[in-house]
Amino acid sequence: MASYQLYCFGESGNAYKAALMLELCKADWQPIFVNYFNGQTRTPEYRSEVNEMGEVPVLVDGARKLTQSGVILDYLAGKTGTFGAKDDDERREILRWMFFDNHKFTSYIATLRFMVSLAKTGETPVTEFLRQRFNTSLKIVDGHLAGQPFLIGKRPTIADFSLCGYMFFGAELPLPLEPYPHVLSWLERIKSLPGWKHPYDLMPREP
Ligand SMILES: N[C@@H](CCC(=O)N[C@@H](CS)C(=O)NCC(=O)O)C(=O)O
Repeated sequence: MASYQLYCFGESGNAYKAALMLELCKADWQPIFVNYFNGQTRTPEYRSEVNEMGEVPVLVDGARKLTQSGVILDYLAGKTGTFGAKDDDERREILRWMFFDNHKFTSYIATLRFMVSLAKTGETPVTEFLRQRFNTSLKIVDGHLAGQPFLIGKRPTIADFSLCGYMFFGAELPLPLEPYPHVLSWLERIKSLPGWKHPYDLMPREP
C-alpha cells in the first residue's frame, strides 16, 4: 500500500489541489475513487467512515485522516518541507490567499462550472451571479500576479496549488480566461513545474 491514500475523483478541483501537491512532492500516494456522481459522498457510510462533511478530498496518512484541501496542503508542506512558508510572514501570506481562495475563488468557480458544464442547468440568475463574482475575484488575482510570478512571491507555494485547483479544466470552465493575461502566465508557470499533471491524469473518473 502507498504511504498516502487520497479520496478523490477526477472532476474535483478541490481534490486536485491535494493530488497535485502529492505529485509535485513526488510522494508515494494512491487515489481512492469516490463516486460523487452516484451520490457516494451523501451516504451515511461515507459520512460516518470517511468524512462527516461529506466531501473529498480526504487524505489518509497511516492512522491520520485529514479533510479540507487547505489543511491537507498545509500538512503536506510541513511534512515534506516543500512549497510551504519559510517564516511567519510567509505563513500569514499563504493563509491570506488560501482563505480568499476558499471563500471567493474556488467556491464560485467550482459551483459555476458544476452548474453550467456538469449539471447543464443553462444560464440562470444564479450562474450570472456566480460568474460576476468569479470575474471580480479573477481580476484581483490578475492584478496581484502582474507584479510577481507566484502568489506569495518568486516561488510556488501551496497558495498557488489552492487557487489553481479549477483552472486547468479548459473548455469546462464556463468563462474565458483571455482577459486575465497574468493569470494565464501564472498557470503556464505552474504547468511547467516538474511533475505537473492535468487533473484527469492524476485522479480516476467514473467509467
Ligand atoms: N472546502 C472544501 C471543499 C471540498 C468540496 O467542496 N468538495 C466537493 C468536490 S469538489 C465535494 O466533495 N462535494 C460533495 C458533496 O457536496 O456531496 C475543501 O477545500 O476541501
